[in-house]
Amino acid sequence: MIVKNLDDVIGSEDHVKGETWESRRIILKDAGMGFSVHDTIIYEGTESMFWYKYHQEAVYCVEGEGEIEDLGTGKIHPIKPGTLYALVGHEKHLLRATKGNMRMVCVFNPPCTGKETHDEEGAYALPKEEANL
Ligand code: 9YT
Repeated sequence: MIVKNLDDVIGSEDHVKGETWESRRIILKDAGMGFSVHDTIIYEGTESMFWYKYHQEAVYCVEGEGEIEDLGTGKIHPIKPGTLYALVGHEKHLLRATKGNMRMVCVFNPPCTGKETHDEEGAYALPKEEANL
């Protein structure tokens, strides 16, 4: 069993910061669960482009408000606490936090290793061993 608290992650190497967001990665691939769990903050007044070409991600908003724009369809969906979006189809998207910081709990399949960085397309590379499958 793994029991962790956000306090264990804050300030550790699993607490990573981008320009418009920060992510506290609570469970990563090395836990052997088959998914990763992240507690992410999207800063108020910012727009972020993400495109997880090789991962599926479910995101559950617990604080703040904003919207997600599906760049494939142009559709904009409002986000408030209790909203979940699931990127079943690896949708390229823009995330905007409009009222307060948006705090999002995210689950990734396959799990993030913790070594990924967003490339110029907002994508995370697939871990090597998965890419060889
Ligand atoms: C909201 C969202 O998509 N967060 C993704 C997780 C974060 N970018 C990370 O852990 O790298």
